[in-house]
Amino acid sequence: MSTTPAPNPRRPKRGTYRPKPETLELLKVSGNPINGVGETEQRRPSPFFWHPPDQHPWGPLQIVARKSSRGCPGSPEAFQAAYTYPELIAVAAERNPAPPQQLSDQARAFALGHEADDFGIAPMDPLYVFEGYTVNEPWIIVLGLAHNYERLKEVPSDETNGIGVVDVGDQYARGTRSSYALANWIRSQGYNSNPYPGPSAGAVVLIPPAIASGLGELGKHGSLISRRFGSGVRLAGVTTDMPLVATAPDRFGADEFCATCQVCTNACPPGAIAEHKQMVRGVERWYVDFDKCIPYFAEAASCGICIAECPWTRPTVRPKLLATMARRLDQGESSRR
Ligand code: B12
Ligand code: SF4
Ligand code: SF4
Repeated sequence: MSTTPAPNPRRPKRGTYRPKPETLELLKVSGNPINGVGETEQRRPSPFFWHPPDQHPWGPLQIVARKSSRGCPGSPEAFQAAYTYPELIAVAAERNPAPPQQLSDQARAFALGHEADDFGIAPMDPLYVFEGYTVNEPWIIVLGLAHNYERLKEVPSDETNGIGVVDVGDQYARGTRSSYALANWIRSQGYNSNPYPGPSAGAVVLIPPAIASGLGELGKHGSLISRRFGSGVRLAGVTTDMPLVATAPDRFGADEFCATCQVCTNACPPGAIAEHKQMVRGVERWYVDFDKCIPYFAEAASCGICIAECPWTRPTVRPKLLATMARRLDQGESSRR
């Protein structure tokens, strides 16, 4: 009996996808210059997709994207939960005087006990804040919310099958609840704190602080790869002035692995994932072509094929990749000694 899984009927055959003319009509301007492709100076990111529609050129395209996602069974309820923001409490008058390491440990324990699956702390950097926004707190905590791989691998969704996009909505909802709960716990300890969950973009670009705080590495598909969850992880931020201790970055070989892997580049229906790193806002890194990604993303209920197909996301494959890459990094280290 063959063990090869049946092809996903919702994914276009390789090389056959063509955007609808009415979708292309809404693209209007290229997103790549706005993202700073080719720019050699570091700068803050510009407000982009999923910001309020008066802050970028793709408001009508956002409506198309939202409509195709919400047309899938179960999706409206899942995203309604993600957009249900709890009240933020007032900051308590008295401060918890514990030292930073103890406060960091308490915050971690609280977050992991309130739906977060991963936790990292980074000093706030102005480069994490979108142009036009202000964040005053000196620390950012990044929470990881793991996808359910069995559900995520069903993407893309459509009106016949909403399993994949419902998992996306469910993880956003966990991110909303856990980031608000943590911000309220910090406020109860006498420190200011603000939550930045999805699905909206908010003030902070979340992947750079997630990398800085040890949640993972940037993959060729433009998303973070975690050693614990692969690419199947969503992020939420919590900023604060509570004195904390930063957690260290985690390098386990994802960047090196991406250099020769082509799974996401081949799986992406519009061919949006570039083979080589590019200079973007002063940093040489992986970059996904927004203009190619967005039409398929908007038509196909937020797509997500790249994170589902990444080998690091598959629970049975991840441990083997970790072991292989640990050996490879180790050999590289010893040859340099
Ligand atoms: C706007 C947005 C999109 C847009 C545009 C993305 C783009 N790159 O142009 C669209 C709608 C296309 C999109 C698609 C997807 N997105 Co999106 N998106 C966002 C959002 C709201 C803002 C990011 C943004 O403004 N990007 C525009 C500029 C800044 O992009 P960029 O310069 O190429 O930088 C990207 C990365 O390189 C990294 N980054 C930014 N600065 C720097 C600096 C350094 C030094 C490094 C190393 C990396 C880095 O973050 C950016 C992520 O887009 C974030 C949430 C958030 N607040 O951060 C989620 C987010 C990045 N998306 C996410 C995901 C998973 C997806 C999808 C897989 C869809 C899905 N169904 O889940 C696809 C992936 C395709 C892709 N192109 O990346 C997750 C990623 C989780 C993870 N594991 O990393 C996030 C963090 C949402 C969340 N809260 O979890 N997305
Ligand atoms: S989300 Fe964008 S980059 Fe990822 S597979 Fe879909 S179209 Fe390609
Ligand atoms: S599919 Fe391969 S190339 Fe793409 S992000 Fe995952 S490991 Fe990197």
